[in-house]
Amino acid sequence: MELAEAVKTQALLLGFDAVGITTAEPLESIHLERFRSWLAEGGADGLEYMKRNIQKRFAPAQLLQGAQSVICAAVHYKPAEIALAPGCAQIARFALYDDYHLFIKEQLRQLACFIESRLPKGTRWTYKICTDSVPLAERALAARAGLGFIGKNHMLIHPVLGCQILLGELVTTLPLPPDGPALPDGCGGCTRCLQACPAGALRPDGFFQTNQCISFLTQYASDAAHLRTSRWLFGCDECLLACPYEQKAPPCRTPPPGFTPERTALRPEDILQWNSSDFERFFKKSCVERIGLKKLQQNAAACLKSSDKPTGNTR
Ligand code: B12
Ligand code: SF4
Ligand code: SF4
Repeated sequence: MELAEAVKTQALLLGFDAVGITTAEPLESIHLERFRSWLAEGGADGLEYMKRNIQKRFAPAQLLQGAQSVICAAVHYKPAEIALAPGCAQIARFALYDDYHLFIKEQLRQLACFIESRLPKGTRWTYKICTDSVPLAERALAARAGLGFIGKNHMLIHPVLGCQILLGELVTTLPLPPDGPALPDGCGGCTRCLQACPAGALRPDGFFQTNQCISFLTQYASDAAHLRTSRWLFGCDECLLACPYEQKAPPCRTPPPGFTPERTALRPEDILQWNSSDFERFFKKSCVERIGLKKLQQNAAACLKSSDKPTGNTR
């Protein structure tokens, strides 16, 4: 089997649900233009790291000298149906599992070991493992690798698996035949995600206002002063769950590691009474661990203060 095909087959065996390859050439200039105008309009206010390494984000070869290819992989994490008890608030679905930064990096590391084992002895090559925290436009690269299209909710949407997918990349100096082309826009006239966003973060002209987004406010804002929701304790999935591609998508074939159903039965009142060992019991190894108990309690207090109704949402 050719190397590229063997890599894709192995990626699926290692727990990825979709994989595609693109070149390490800079992304099309429209991305950099959109990004610069997003920064200029204050789209990234609150996320200072997004204002650094701007060129690098759109040029994988600036991340890794001599890079020729990017292997883009996705983990599908849609859980089977969740029934929330009345009075419970939610944490975003991606945080029902172990922190994805850990398991995606490990899967990519194993993929790199597999590649090494397939190359003739002494082949000189290098790679860089990326997921989320590296300055790389992951959604735009995944789209170019043919994994899906970028929807009006700004998510990379796989036409079958939907939006609940997490991305990771292996940027490498190996020349590999690229996949693609990118899929055409799949939104058409639909605007369901825009209507579903409770915070006005998704603008009809495509602008994303980070400092209004509940996902940002519950994770990165220093206080909960601007948080107005009784539904979300950490992250937010409203614009994902509203999407028809998501509603048609099957649950994930194998749940990522660490699935903890107890994380779907959280009452803000109880969280306010927690001590650090309660927090650790529920959230050890999850992405929620990063924000700490104090921030989670701020979010819980905001949930209780908010006038919109508590959930019982079963989506
Ligand atoms: C900063 C960030 C955030 C910020 C800002 C969100 C945002 N939309 O930018 C906050 C904290 C709010 C956030 C929230 C979430 N995030 Co986030 N986040 C990122 C991060 C680090 C950078 C994203 C970025 O570059 N933003 C800049 C803006 C300008 O990007 P953009 O609006 O998508 O537009 C770009 C392209 O999409 C493209 N584009 C957009 N539309 C169009 C249309 C056309 C025609 C063209 C040509 C191009 C184009 O142009 C722009 C430049 O490339 C990435 C990881 C990474 N390194 O890429 C994860 C990432 C995007 N996040 C992710 C996730 C899972 C989430 C949440 C779902 C988590 C949650 N449940 O709470 C929410 C979803 C919010 C949303 N609807 O976007 C995943 C998304 C996976 C996927 N399927 O797309 C990523 C890729 C992390 C990962 N490795 O899996 N996130
Ligand atoms: S994550 Fe929530 S607040 Fe942010 S854009 Fe989507 S629906 Fe709006
Ligand atoms: S809800 Fe509709 S407009 Fe929004 S991303 Fe999904 S298909 Fe596109």
